[in-house]
Amino acid sequence: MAAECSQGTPLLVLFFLLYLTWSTSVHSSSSIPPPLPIVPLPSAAQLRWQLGEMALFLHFGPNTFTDSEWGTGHADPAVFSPAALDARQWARAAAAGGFSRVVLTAKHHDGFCLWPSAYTDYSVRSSPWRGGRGDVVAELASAAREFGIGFGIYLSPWDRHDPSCGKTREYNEYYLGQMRELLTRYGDIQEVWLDGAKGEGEKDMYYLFECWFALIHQLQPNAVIFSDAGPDSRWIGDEDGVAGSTCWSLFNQSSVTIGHIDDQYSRGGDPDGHDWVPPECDVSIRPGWFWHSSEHPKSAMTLLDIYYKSVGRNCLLILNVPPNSSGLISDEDLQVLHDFTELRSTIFSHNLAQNAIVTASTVRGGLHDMHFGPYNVLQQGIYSFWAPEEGETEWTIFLDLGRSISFNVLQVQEPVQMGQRVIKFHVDILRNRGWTTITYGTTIGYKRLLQFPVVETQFLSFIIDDSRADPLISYIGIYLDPFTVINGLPSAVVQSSLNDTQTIKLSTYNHSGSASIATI
Ligand code: FUL
Repeated sequence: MAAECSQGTPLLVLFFLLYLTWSTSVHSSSSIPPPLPIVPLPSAAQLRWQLGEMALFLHFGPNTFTDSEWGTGHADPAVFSPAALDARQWARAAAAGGFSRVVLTAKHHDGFCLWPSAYTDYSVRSSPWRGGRGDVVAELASAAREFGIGFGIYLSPWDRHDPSCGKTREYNEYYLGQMRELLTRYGDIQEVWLDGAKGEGEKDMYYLFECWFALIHQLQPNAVIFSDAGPDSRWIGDEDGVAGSTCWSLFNQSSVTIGHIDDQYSRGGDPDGHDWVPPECDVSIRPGWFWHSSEHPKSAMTLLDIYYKSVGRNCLLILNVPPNSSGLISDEDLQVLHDFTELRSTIFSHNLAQNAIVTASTVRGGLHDMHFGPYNVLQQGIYSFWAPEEGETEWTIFLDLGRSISFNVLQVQEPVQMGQRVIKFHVDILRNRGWTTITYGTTIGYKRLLQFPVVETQFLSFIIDDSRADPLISYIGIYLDPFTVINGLPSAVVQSSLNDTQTIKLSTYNHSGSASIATI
């Protein structure tokens, strides 16, 4: 047994790390298995989708040339004439910007098809572009493959052109026929995006969603279907790219109908939900979804704020960057994407807690089993995680950063393949002889980013206050965002003084694999 005293807090706090080192001979030869997952659970496709974090949406079509958002469906196909369309430029920008996939409006509400569908003449085939022999879907699918990103399609249910729209049987046949074309001609489709938008006073009809979803899953088992109600990913309920600060992937699909959502329910999800339907936040880089010469992109700082409020709240961010009437993403949008990437990389490329000594209230399997030790929280990703002993009611992960460090962002992740668990947590730092709560939150999920004013400390406690099951934590990172200013600690700041008799006991392994207990 060895004892070590932490550096840097003279006479303020008594901090002992007691290393309990076992020889290999006393190690148990068998390991404790992972804890039970808690339902509902994500599918493989949903996990891949979530790990992708960001998608690039591309709204493009006759609207791009007619300065409209919701085309009437009567624009002459001759307007579709991009002189320099380069889908490789779109895919290159997406890959360089860290977007895991591109999603194209194969057909928007105007009914114009960006591929030569056999079921209508209202498509690229009737346009002058590439002499009527072009196929935007094919060009983007191939570019996405070349740049190593996924490909998805948006096929609008509402169709203002096709005469069958409004007639349930005919239109569902038409829609399914087009969906089949898209899902069988272009290789791997990772996402199918559809919405419930429809103009006031438009004909009512019944969409056979169950048949649509079955066809998509039959033809593209790896595709995630997005709609207001899932089945695989749900609309967050606004077009600002902003999720609720409480955000469950749990949801009851039966509580929502496509086209009629309850904003609050969609935003926050449902801790008692029976279905795993994680949210997707859609927002456009410009005011409109389509390109308009009079509009300009948002700033990179605005996108960073959206990133914190979407990816940082357990969602996938789908950012629309509409190509212009030449068929290219405009330089000013490319510049913003580049700056947004730079901002994220400046902030997030180095976890300031990387060299911390990490201890925890308890460890699953006890001190002799490394599999679920607290050092796992310093490894990127969700597949290694800290787990406490079963049945505890207090859970703490304690980080000794080794020296005083300034930061204003905390990243925390749950291994969502095991279900979403944490209901409530807070973070304390040791400062001026006492613990101060710097941030708290409800729900973590795949990734939670919390911002607060810059704080400086050597010691940090991550405390889980409530959880649906034994909490599991796969990552904790602290970062300094030099660009964003946050004023004021949370209103419910708790400041408590440490007296000499107060102790917190935590146990873990150190970097070299020796077991340790920390007593503060
Ligand atoms: C909405 C549509 O009405 C908008 O035009 C846009 O496509 C947006 C992403 O979804 O439902």
